[in-house]
Amino acid sequence: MTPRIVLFGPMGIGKTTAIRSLCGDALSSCEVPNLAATMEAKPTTTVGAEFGVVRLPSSDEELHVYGSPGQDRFGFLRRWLLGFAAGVLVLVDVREPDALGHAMSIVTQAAALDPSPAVAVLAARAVDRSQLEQFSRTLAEQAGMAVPVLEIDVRDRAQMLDALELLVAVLPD
Ligand SMILES: Nc1nc2c(ncn2[C@@H]2O[C@H](COP(=O)(O)OP(=O)(O)O)[C@@H](O)[C@H]2O)c(=O)[nH]1
Ligand SMILES: [Mg+2]
Repeated sequence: MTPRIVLFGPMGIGKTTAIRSLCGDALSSCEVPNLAATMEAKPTTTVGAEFGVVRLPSSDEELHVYGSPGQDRFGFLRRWLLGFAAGVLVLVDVREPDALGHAMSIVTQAAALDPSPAVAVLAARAVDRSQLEQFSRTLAEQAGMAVPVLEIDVRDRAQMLDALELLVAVLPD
C-alpha cells in the first residue's frame, strides 16, 4: 500500500503551502474564505483534508500526502487522519509558546497507536540555533524518546522532499 503521510500544525503555519510545494496544482484543495480572518490574517483556510501524490526523486517511491485542517472543530478529522498515517509531520513555529504543546499533542497521540506512525517536527519559521536546540531537547525529554526536529522553509520544494525522505527512512514496516 502507498504510505500515507499526514501534515499537522496550527492554522496558518504552512500545511497547504507545503503540499502545494510538493504537488503543485495536482492537489485536491479544500480552501474556503477564512471567516476567522480577523484572528489569523489569511484570506482562505482549509476545511476537510487536502490530498496530493508525491514521487520521491531518490527512490521513485510514491507517497500520499494529506494536510489536516488546523481549526479546533476538526479534531475528529485529525484523529481519523492520524489513525491511518504511516508517517506524520508536525509543523510549528518554535518561537511560539504553544509550539511544544502542539508537537507533544501529536507525538503523544501517535505513540498511543499500534503501530505508531513515525513523527518528525518541522520548524516552519526561521528560529535561532539555540532556541531550536532547546526546543528539541525539551521535546525529547517530555516525549521520552528522540523526535527529529528539522528547520525548513515549506515553500521550498527541495527542502520539503528532504523532510519526506527523512521521514520515509524511519517509517514502521
Ligand atoms: N514569512 C514566512 N511565511 C511563510 C513561511 N512558510 C510559509 N509561509 C506563509 O505562511 C502562509 C501559510 O498558509 P497556509 O499554507 O495556508 O497554512 P495552513 O493553514 O497551515 O494550511 C502562506 O502564506 C505561506 O506563504 C516562512 O517560512 N516565512
Ligand atoms: Mg491549509
